[in-house]
Parts: sequence; C-alpha cells; structure tokens
Amino acid sequence: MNHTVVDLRSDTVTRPTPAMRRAMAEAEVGDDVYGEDPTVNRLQERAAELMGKQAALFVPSGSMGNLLAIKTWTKPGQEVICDQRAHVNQYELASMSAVAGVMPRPVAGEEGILQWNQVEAMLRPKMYLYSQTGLVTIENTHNLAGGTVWELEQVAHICAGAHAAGLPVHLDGARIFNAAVALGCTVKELADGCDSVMFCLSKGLGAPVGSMLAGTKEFIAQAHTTRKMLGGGMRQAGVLAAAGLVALEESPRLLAEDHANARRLAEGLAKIPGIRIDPRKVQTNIVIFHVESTGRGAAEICAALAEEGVLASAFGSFAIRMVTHYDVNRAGIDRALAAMLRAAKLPGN
Ligand code: TLP
Repeated sequence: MNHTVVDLRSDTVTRPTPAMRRAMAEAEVGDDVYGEDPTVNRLQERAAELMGKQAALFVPSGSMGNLLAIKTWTKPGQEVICDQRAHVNQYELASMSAVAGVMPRPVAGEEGILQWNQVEAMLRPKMYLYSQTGLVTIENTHNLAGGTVWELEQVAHICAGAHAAGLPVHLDGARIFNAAVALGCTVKELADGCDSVMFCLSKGLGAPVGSMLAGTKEFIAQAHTTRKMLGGGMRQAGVLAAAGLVALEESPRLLAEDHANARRLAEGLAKIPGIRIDPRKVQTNIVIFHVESTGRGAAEICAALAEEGVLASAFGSFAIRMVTHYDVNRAGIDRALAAMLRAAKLPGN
C-alpha cells in the first residue's frame, strides 16, 4: 500500500519547490515597512506588469487583499455587490462589515457568474433612506461554484455596466492564473477593465505565503496605509517575495496539468454509484460533487477517505470539494478514485 498522503483539500497545501527554497535562502532583503526590501519591490513591479496595472502591493493573504480593496473603494455604511457564494461573502468572517463598515449585497449568480441586469437590479436609488452601493466584486475562477471561469466578454460586460453607474469593480482573482490557462488568454486581459485585482501566490502557483493586490498608484498608496493599520506591514519579507517571483515565472505553465487531473477525477467520480457531478462543468482545478445518494454524509465520507490517506474537504452536509495541484499527480488521482469507490459504498452493499 502507498502511504503518501494525497491531499486534495485545497491548492493552498502545496509546498515550495526546490527552486523557491533556493531563491528564499538567497533573497536580498531589507525593511519593507521602509520600502527598502528590493525583492518585495521587484515582486510588486512584476505583479503590476503582469496584471497591466500601475502598481501592486504584497499582502500576507488573499483575505487581506480583498479587505484592503473593499476598504479602499468604499465608505462605511455602503454596500458591496457580490455573488452570494463569493469568498468575500462566505469565508472572510464578515470582515467587510466588521472592519470596513460595509454590507454585502449578495446576488445569486449562475455558476458564480453575475449578469449585469442582476447587478443593476441591486443598485440603490440615490435617496436619503438607502445605503449606497460602493463597489461590485467578482471572483474568477469562482471557488464555491466549482472553479468556474468568467469569460473575457462577461468580465467586460459587468465592468462596462458598473463604470457607467459610477462604480469600481474589484476582481477576486485568487486563481486568476487558472482562469487564464482555461481560457487561453493572459491574466492581463482578464484583469483589464477591473479597477483592482487580488491574486494569490500561495494557491496553485505554489508559493508558501502571500497574495498581491494591484491597481492604480493612488489606490495602492491608500491600500498600503490600510495594510499597516491592519498589522500587515512586514519587515524582511523578501524571503517570501523571492518564492513569489519564482512562482510567477514557473508555475502558470504547470496549471494545465492540474486541470487535466481535475477533469480525470471528475470523470471517474461521475462513474461511482451515488455520486452526483457533471464533469463537463469542471473547467479548472476545483471539483465539487454531491454524495447524498450514497446514503452517507460528506463528513463521514471524508473521514473514510482520510483513513486511506486521501484528504478532501466537506463543503456542507452532502458536498465534497477536491482541488488538484502540482503536489498530486495522475497516480494520486487514481488512488483518490479507488478510495472514493470504497468510501461511497455503504457497509453490506
Ligand atoms: N480559499 C481557501 C479557503 O478559504 C476556502 C481555499 O482553500 O480555497 N478568494 C478566494 C476565491 C479563495 O478561494 C480564497 C482562499 C481567498 C480569496 C482567501 O485567500 P487566503 O486564504 O490567502 O486568505
């Protein structure tokens, strides 16, 4: 039996590559709170260039990047239009309300994709008794919808509508590189039209820590101040940024394999009795499937998988998420499928 763990809980579990570790060990550093870390500065310049924005900021996490964007674009008392299943709405501890003083105004997007008419219907009339809309956020790829991809025209449509209404658009592009690989376009094209974009170095790109926020110089200057206010000013962060620079150059071309593995996983899962998934909907590296017809709950199945060294996340009572990444190869996917076949069977059947 093979005892290495196949960890499909998230692409955040990836460990830095040997090239990243070397770059970290050799990184030139300085105090980034003084703006003197040359490696952080290089990473910020490179991220801005890749996203087609004037400037970028290195932040400890994607959640902080999103919060800084929301806090920079809005005033307390305003609303943020987002998909109902958006990460900013579901998994960021209501930080937009607790810290930025704004309310989410969720829209039920199809597969996480918002249509302009849905957003338009949520805009508040400019009247004394209404909280005003301050921002529209979109998520590409969309995590809870199963790694779905916003196409360029869909992004452009939302941005055009929001801008005509005088609203900025923030893109939660935690996995924007996965979206770009799926569409065969550049991340710059996907960020074009969005006023700010956050993306993660520490997911499929494999860096150990960190995310980037990009936008205009003015926006980033403001977000920089707020990062310090929230305790996110880092000192010799070049050791982390060095891994991020390697991730940006080397990891995007590996993502296509993660997507192929996710598709193989989804197709295999669809053949297991009791499991519900449409493999055609799996566009990137996230596979979400439903297990109610197995007669077992998601937590129970995840526990059975874990016994066999396969880790997955229960998302609610009957949904399970598996995320592919470069630490899991095709053989790992096949092991996960074999374990799943056993876990989905009720004892005695
Ligand atoms: N997502 C994590 C969990 O929080 C669910 C994961 O394992 O997928 N935006 C999106 C779309 C994300 O998926 C995540 C993390 C974030 C933002 C926040 O990034 P971090 O974890 O760096 O704060």
